[in-house]
Amino acid sequence: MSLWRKKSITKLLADAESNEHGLKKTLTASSLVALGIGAIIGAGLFVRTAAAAGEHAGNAVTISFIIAAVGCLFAGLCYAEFAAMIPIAGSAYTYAYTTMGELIAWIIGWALILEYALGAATVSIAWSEYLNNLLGGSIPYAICHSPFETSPLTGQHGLINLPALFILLILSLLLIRGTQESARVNSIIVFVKVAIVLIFIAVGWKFMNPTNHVPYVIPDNAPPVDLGNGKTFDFLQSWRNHGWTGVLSGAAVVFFAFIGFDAVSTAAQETKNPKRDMPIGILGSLAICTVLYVLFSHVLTGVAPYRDFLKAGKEASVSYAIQTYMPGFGWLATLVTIAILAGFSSVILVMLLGQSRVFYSMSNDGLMPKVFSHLHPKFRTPYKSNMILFVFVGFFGAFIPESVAGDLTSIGTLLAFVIVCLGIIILRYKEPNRIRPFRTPLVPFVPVMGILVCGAMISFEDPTTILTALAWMVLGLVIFFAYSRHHSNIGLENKI
Ligand code: ALA
Repeated sequence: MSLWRKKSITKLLADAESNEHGLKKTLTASSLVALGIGAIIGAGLFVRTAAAAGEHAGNAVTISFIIAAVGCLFAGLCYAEFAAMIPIAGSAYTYAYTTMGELIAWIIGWALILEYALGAATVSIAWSEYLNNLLGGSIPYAICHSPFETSPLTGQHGLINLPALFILLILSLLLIRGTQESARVNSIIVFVKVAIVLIFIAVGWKFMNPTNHVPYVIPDNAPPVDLGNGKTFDFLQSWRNHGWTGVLSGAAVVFFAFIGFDAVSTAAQETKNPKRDMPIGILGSLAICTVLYVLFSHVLTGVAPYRDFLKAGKEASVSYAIQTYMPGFGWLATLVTIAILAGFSSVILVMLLGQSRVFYSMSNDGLMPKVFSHLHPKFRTPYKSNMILFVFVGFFGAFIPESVAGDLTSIGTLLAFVIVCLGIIILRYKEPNRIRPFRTPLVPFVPVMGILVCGAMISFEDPTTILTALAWMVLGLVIFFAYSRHHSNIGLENKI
C-alpha cells in the first residue's frame, strides 16, 4: 500500500463538478477579500504587536511585520496558483494530495488543525479577556480563565473560560446556518475593524513622540526593565530579546497576525469564479493588511514607549496607549475595545469555517470518518462537523491558556506554508503543461524563498513550542497508520 499514492487533479475537478448536492457557490472576489481580512486582523495585531515590540524587536516591530509579510507573500503566491488551479475545498491539504501523495497530505491536514482549530481557540480566549476588560473586570476570575491560570493580583484560580465557550458556540451556530449568511455578517465586521485601525493610525499620528522611536532596534547594551514585584526583564538574557535576532524573533511572534489569508483558499469550492477570484482574494487581503500593520505598529510604538508593553501596557495594549498618552480620547479606547471584540469574532468565524472545510475534504477522501462530510439537508453546510469541532475547539478555549494555543497555531501554519511552496515546485516539474489560470512568478525562486523565510520563522519560535508541535505531529502519524491509510478512498478503489 503506497504512502505516496495521489489524487488525480482531473478526476478531482470532475468529481466536484458532478456533485450537485455539494457546497453552494456563492462567494465573489470582494467577499473573498473581506473573508481574508476577516481572518487576518485580530489578536495578532491587537495583542502580539505590543508583545513583539516589548520583548523582542522594540520599535523595529515594523520591520518584523515586513519580514513576516515577505514570507507570507512568497507562500501566498504559491497558494494562489494552487487555489486557482484546484478550486476544491480543503486548501493546502488538497494541493498536497495531488502533488506529494497521501502521507504528506495527511501531515499537512493535521498541521492545519493546529492552524485553524487552535487558532480559533486562541482568539476565543483573547475575546474573553477583552470582554472582561470592557465590562471593567466584573466577570469572576474562575469562570473566564483556564484551570492553569492564577490571578497575579488576587491569587484566585481559573476553572473554565465560559465567555470563550460562548463566542465559539454562537459562531458555530452561525456557520451551520450557512456560508452566505456568515460571509455577510463577516463583511460588516471587517468594515468596522478596518475603520478602527485607520482611525487609530490617523488620530495617534499626532500623538507620536519622535524620541520614542530612538533607538529603533533594541541595543546590545539595553538596561533591564523593572517590572515591579521585585522582578526585572533583561533584554540580554537571550538572543531572541534584542538586536536583529530579536527583530527576527519578533517576526515569528507577529506572524500570527497574518494567519488566515490562506483560509480564503479553503472556500474555493464555494467561489463563483475561482480562477479569477482566488488570486485577488488571497493577495489582495495580504497586501491591504501589510500596509495597515506597518502603519499601526509605527504609530503604537510612537505613542507609547515599547518598554511600557512589558509592564502596565502588557494587556489591552492599544487601549492602554490611548488612555495613557492620548488625553481626551477615552471614547476611542472604548470604541477600539468594541471593534476588537467584533474583529476577533470574525477571525474565529473564518478559522472555524476553514477547519470544517478541511475536515470535509479529508472525510470525503476517507482519511477522516464520514460524519465530517455529512451536509445539512436544508442549509447544505457540514453541520455535524461544525458541532464536533465546537466540542474540540471549545475544550481548548475553555481549559487551555492562550499562550500555549497561540504559539502552536503559528508553527502549524508555517509548516503548511513550507509544504505548499514545495508542492508548486514538484507540480511544475511533473505536470508542466497543466493549465494554470494563475502562475506563481519566478519559479523556483519564489517557492524556495517561501520555504527559507517560513522555515527560518519556525526556527525562531520558542523551543518548547517547537517540541510540543512535534509531539502533535507524531500523534497524527499514529492515527494515520492506525486508521486513515486503511480507510482511504484511493486505497479502497485500488483493492477493488
Ligand atoms: N491573524 C489572526 C489574528 O491575528 C489569526 O488573530
